[in-house]
Amino acid sequence: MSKRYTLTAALPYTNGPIHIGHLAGVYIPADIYARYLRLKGCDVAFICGSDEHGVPITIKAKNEGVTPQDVVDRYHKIIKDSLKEFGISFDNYSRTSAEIHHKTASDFFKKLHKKGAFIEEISDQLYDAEAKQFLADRFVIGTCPKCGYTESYGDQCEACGTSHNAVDLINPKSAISGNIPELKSTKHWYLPLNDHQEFLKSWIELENKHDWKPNVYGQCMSWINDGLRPRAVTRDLEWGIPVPLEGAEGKVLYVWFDAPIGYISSTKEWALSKGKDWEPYWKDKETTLLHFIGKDNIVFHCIIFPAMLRAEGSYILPKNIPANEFLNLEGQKISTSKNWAVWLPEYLKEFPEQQDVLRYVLTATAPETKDNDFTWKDFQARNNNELVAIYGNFINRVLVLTHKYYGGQVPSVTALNSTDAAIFKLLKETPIALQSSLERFRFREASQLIMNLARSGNKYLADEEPWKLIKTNPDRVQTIMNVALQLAAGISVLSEPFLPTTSKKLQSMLNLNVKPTWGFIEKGQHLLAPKHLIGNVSLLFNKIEDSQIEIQLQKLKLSKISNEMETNTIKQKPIISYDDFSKLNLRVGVILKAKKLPKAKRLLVLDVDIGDKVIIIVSGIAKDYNIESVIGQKVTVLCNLCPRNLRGVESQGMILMTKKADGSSVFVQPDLNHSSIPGLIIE
Ligand code: B3M
Ligand code: ZN
Repeated sequence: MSKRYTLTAALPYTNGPIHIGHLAGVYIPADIYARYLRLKGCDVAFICGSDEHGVPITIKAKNEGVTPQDVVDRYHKIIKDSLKEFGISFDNYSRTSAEIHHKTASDFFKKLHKKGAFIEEISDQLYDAEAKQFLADRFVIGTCPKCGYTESYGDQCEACGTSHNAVDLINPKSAISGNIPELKSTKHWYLPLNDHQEFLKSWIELENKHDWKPNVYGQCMSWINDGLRPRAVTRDLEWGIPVPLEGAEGKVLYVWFDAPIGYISSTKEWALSKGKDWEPYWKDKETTLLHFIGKDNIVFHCIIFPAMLRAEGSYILPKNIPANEFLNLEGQKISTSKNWAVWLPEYLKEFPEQQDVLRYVLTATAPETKDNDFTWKDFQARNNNELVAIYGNFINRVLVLTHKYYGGQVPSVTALNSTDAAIFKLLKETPIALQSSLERFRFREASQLIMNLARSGNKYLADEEPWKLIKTNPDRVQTIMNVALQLAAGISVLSEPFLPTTSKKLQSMLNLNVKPTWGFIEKGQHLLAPKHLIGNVSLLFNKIEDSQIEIQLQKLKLSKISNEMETNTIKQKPIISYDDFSKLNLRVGVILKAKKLPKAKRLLVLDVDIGDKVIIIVSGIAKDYNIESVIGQKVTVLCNLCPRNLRGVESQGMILMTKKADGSSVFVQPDLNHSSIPGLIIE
């Protein structure tokens, strides 16, 4: 029996499209691993689906004035289609709004309830009286009790990764209204993680022996050492899977309770469609279960879900959770709301047929042990200098020469020398090295082993110079070309997990009809028999031009500008009364004098004529205006602002400013041109 694997990739939230951070962190490594195992002949279930519950989806729906179902329908399709087009080879991609999932998650909850695995508790929870809504998860923001980050969510702090209960937040604020929440009592079901603490500790310590990533192990141990506490697994919300108990109306399962069960329901859906039994993939001790996730999901996959599985009793636990760190983009954190991302659907449109380029770049720079940065310049360089100049160049030379010298027929070996043997040895040994890297989830290292094969091929041709020998020693050239062709064929097999589209194209150019396996190469078997006729040749990779990169950088620049404009223009402030407004004494002023303030680079001290007097205003405009250019300017002045001492000078008012598209500050200036200007009232 071939070895059985269940691989899961984190279920993406359906509140936005997939971006390069998701690809590099989760989907590409998981897909490489799945393809690798399949090539080795393993029995693989590679499982994913859309995570359609949770607060971010309800917030998005509210903002757009549509239903949560509308939001998830839209993004489920976008995500599913783009991952498919990108070549992620899920065996099944389901969704948590599917009936099979609702039933699986409800049954799971009921079983735990029946076994007495929950604590039922009525307690005070945060409540927004204006929005008539309990505040949990992303409905509430406050200071993280662990690291002090002031924007932590109710269930998890994005800065330190800690997962907590909403009532633990310091200075909580409703994300809906901005109000300070009150406390209101409500009943919930809790999973007493503390009861599983000792078990989890010894399980993690045992499995850690199989090379868990230090960041994953470290995070787990830090939570365990802090002491685990009961976690609510239900919420007072409308959107989600209803709690399947009497007296629980208006309550749903916590999204992080139902989402990991989504892996199980997606496996069931797949097995059903294939006429298979799903249970061995989740219950047979011989099955290896692996969860591919990003680092913000570690606690849910290493502590909470294993505790749930253990409480249920009939499931296996994961062998490893190869979580990646984060990918930044051009030096900044990727952000959906700030549109600071490379979106997969856009990439697929703008770089058609170039899935493998992004796949390769994101693998070669994957954030495996620390956060890493994606830059468009690096993307271009890796394509042009590695994929085109090394991989593509080697393949092209070999195939073009085979057509030129032998009409496309594979020549026979005449005699092998030690250089030829070294190439065969390298090819035979590469699967062992690849296996060692892949099984330790070192995908970057593995991708370079593939590139190294092509690099060695180029060197071999450059050293042997078949183009020179063809006239003087055609026998020798036959051997050289045979060796180079066997290497090209080997590369086509071993690069399949990394560059699946390229591998397919190359195998069709080589006219390899039977799909060769990993084992073939491991045994050192030659894939191309003498006289085998290869197919037509075309380029595997194309150069990416500066102009293409410029377009991408320009797009990011626009995002940056519009973010800055947005933060400057659309700051929501509470409504004020007319009386409040009428208290403002706004006048047109004229700047008479200006001087710098020593040791305060940003500040200018201005004498401003406001009609009945001249006042002093200290203004932070030195970055945008020099002294000469401000004299004589007509500006808008708030004249009755309480005086403030700024660096030893009393500032007696304020000049109104706004921002230009490039982010620099400018005066808000009245378009006036008559004599009685200073002192004109603005109302
Ligand atoms: N939906 C969270 C995320 O995208 C999430 C993963 C669920 S896996 C069960 O970060
Ligand atoms: Zn924190």
